[in-house]
Amino acid sequence: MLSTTPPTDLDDAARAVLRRNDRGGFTVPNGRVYPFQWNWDSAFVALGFATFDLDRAWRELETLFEGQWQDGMVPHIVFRAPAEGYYPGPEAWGIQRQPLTSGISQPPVAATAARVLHDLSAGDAARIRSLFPKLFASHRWWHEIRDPDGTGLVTMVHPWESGRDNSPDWDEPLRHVVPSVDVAHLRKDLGHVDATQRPTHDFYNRVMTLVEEAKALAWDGVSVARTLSFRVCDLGIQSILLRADRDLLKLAEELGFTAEASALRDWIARSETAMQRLKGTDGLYRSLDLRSGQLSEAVTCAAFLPLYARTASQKDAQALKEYLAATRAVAGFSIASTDPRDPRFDATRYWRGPVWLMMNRVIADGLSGYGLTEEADTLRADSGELVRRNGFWEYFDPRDGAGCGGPDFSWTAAMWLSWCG
Ligand code: 9YW
Repeated sequence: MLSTTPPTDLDDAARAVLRRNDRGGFTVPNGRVYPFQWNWDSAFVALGFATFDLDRAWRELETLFEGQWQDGMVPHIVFRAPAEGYYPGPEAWGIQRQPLTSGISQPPVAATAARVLHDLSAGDAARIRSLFPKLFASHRWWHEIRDPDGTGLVTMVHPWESGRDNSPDWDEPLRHVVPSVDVAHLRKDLGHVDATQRPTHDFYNRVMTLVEEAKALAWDGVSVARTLSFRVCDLGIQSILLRADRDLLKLAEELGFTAEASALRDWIARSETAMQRLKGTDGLYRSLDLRSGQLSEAVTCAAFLPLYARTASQKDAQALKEYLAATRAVAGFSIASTDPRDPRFDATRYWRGPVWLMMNRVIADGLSGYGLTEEADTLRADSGELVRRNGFWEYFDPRDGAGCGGPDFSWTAAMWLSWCG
């Protein structure tokens, strides 16, 4: 929503964060830790820009899609300009195209963001008309290249694709990736952020082994999807894609893209049916290791995303309401990225415990979609309070709200402007 209230100092500060991280049409998540353009960050950042500069918001999505591959994939990083301070940079991915990119994707939030921008565009459909075919190609990539047998469950081949890099959801599937490289000495993140807040060396060795496997396949999409030694249906990507399919379908219907609308309806129906395979015996959804057929043991913040996808039942929503109350009683601020009662919970280590504001936003959207407005308001209040107390940190310790990771983070500022401020 466009803000109509007078700006407060924090609004000004949030806008200043976005302006500072703006590199000319694209935004870096944080100039020191992440000095390139990231996929789902840009989609969330566009929502922040939309509150004060709609043209700039569209640019964020347009520049992201300049990195799109021929086969439709939107890479997780677009290396638009050389920058120091991040590993793995373009040379580690070995991809020859311009602009330089990584070889994997990230949760497809872009169509949902584009729908918001279009709704704010007062009947001017020029921007969405030119972006629509690219958005559609990216959804087709997920549904066809990353689901080559048409099962309705899409495959992720690398933990970074989930955007929840070191979540306990990936512990078990990553055990089967035999490290063939040692990259500890190449890491640059530990120069910027405390090691206790970052993934381990062992994690980096395994995930860079996956990059080597894909390079050996010359990054061929279907071969990668069928043969990498990490193949998981991430509940996050699956749910975010389903929600984005619904948003793209609305756009297709409005703009008269009839063939695309029909394909989207088929993909939605297929995904809705397949999602049932992700439900555990306790009624909570999980990610599925497609190699072993095992559901993840951990319950993480992704468990709420079937609400955001609008594919959960009212009974599922009640189970999540109870889960939220129980975890809230243990960890002060919601939503901890891993169940704080789980031994794998680690309050400051990235996706193993901390609270992330853009996750809170999509989860709150899901909760309100099921009438759980009190719970949605609680998440919004927690998120606002974290920023008010500590600023625009990358993520926050759920116990005391301390800011972690990098400061002046773009998506946190964008969430403040567009949602919790
Ligand atoms: C990395 C940029 C990205 C986010 C991811 C987050 C982290 C990059 O930063 O990944 O090198 O680990 O996990 O969700 O898009 O903000």
